[in-house]
Amino acid sequence: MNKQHLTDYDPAIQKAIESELNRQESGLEMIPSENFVSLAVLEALGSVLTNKYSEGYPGKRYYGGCEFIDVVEQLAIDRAKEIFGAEHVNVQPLSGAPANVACYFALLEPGDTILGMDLSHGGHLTHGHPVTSIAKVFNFVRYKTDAQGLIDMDNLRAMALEHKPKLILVGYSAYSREIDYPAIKQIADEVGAMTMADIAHIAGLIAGKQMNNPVPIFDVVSTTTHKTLRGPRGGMIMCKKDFAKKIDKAIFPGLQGGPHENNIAGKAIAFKEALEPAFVDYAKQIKANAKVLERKFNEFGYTLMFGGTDNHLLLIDVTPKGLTGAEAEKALDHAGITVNKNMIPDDPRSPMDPSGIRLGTPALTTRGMKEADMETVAVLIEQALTHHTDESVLQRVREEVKALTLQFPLYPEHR
Ligand code: DSN
Repeated sequence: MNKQHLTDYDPAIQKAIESELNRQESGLEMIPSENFVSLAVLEALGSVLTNKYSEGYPGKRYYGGCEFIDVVEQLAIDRAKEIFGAEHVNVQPLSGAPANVACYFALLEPGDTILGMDLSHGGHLTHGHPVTSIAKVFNFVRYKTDAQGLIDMDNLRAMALEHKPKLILVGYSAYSREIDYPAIKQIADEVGAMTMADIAHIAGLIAGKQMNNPVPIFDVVSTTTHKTLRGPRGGMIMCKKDFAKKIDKAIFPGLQGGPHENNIAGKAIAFKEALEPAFVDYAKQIKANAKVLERKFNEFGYTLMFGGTDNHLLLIDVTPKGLTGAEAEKALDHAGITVNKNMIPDDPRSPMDPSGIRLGTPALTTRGMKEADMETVAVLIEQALTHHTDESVLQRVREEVKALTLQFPLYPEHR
C-alpha cells in the first residue's frame, strides 16, 4: 500500500506491515473472529481524529474543540441504533473485554452473582473464567450445554432458581448455535435477574438479519465491532434507556479515559456499510459457506461440537483423527490456513493443547469466496490434517492455497 512517509521514515515498520498484508492475502484466514475492513474504514483509522482528546459524550465534553468529534461519534451512535433497534448506544469501549467489564460494574455490586456459560462450552474468558481479574470481583456460576450440544434450558433454569443471579449472561465465542433469547428472558424474569447478551461473534449476522436479535429483548447487549460486523477493532454497548446513564458512567469515567475517535469514525463507516442491502447478502453467504464446511467435515468423519452450525463457525474435535488441537493448528499454519486451537465442552486436555480447532467463514466470505470455494477449502484442510506430519503434503497444500487466494485479491484497488 502507498505509505510514502512511513516508508521514508521507518522502513522497518513499513516492511512488517507489508509482510502482514502479504500474509493476510496469500493465506486462508479462518479464525472466526477475524475479518478484513474496507479501505474507507482503514482511512478513518489513519486519520487526524487520533490526535484529539474528547472525554465525555457528544455535547458534554470535558475538553474544547470537540465539535467535529461530536459529529463523528453521534453518527456512529445513530447508525448503530438503526441497525440493531437499540434505545441507547455507547460506542466508546476500546474492545470487547472492557465493554463486558463496564457492563458488570454498571449493573452490579461487587460480590453479586452472574450466571454465564462455561468457557469450554463456548463461553468467553470475560464471562467469569477463574483466570480473569473480574472473577475476583463478582461471583460467577457457569452453565453448560447438554449432551446434544445445545444450551440446556432446564439446567439453566434450575441453576437460576438455585443461585438467584442478579445477571444472566448469554452470547458466546465458540458456540455455533442460535440462541432463544425470549426463553432466557423468561427465566431471568422468573428469578428477578437482569439480562445481558455478548454478541461479539454474531453481530454482523444479526445486522444482516440472519440471526435472532437480542437488543429489543435484553437489558444490555455488548459486542465487538471487528468480527462479523467487519468494522475496526473496538467494542460497543447497547442497552435499554433505563440503563443508559449507568452504562455511560461505567465506561467513562468508570473504566476508560479519552475515547479513540479514529476508531469510532471507523465504526461509523462500518455501520453505514452494514446498513447497505449488500450486507444482508454478505451475512447470508457467511452462513451458507459455514454450512458447506459442516457438510464436508461430517462427510470426512469429524466430530462437530454442538451438532453443527447455525452461524459462522464450527468447533471440531480433531482427536479421533489422531492429532490434538495444537498439532492441527500448527499443520494448517504450515499449509497457509489460519485457524485456532480451542477447548471442546468438558475438554480433558489443556487450553494450550486442547482437543479442538475453531474455524469460521467471515473473512473468506469478505474476500468473495462462495460455496464451491468452501468445498475446495474443506478438502485442503482435510488433506493437511490427515498428513499433518508430512511436510511435502503441507507444502503442496500451501501451493494450492496460494493459487486459490490469487483469485481473491485483498485491497487490489490500493496496490
Ligand atoms: N479473541 C476473540 C475470539 O477469537 O473469539 C474473543 O475474545
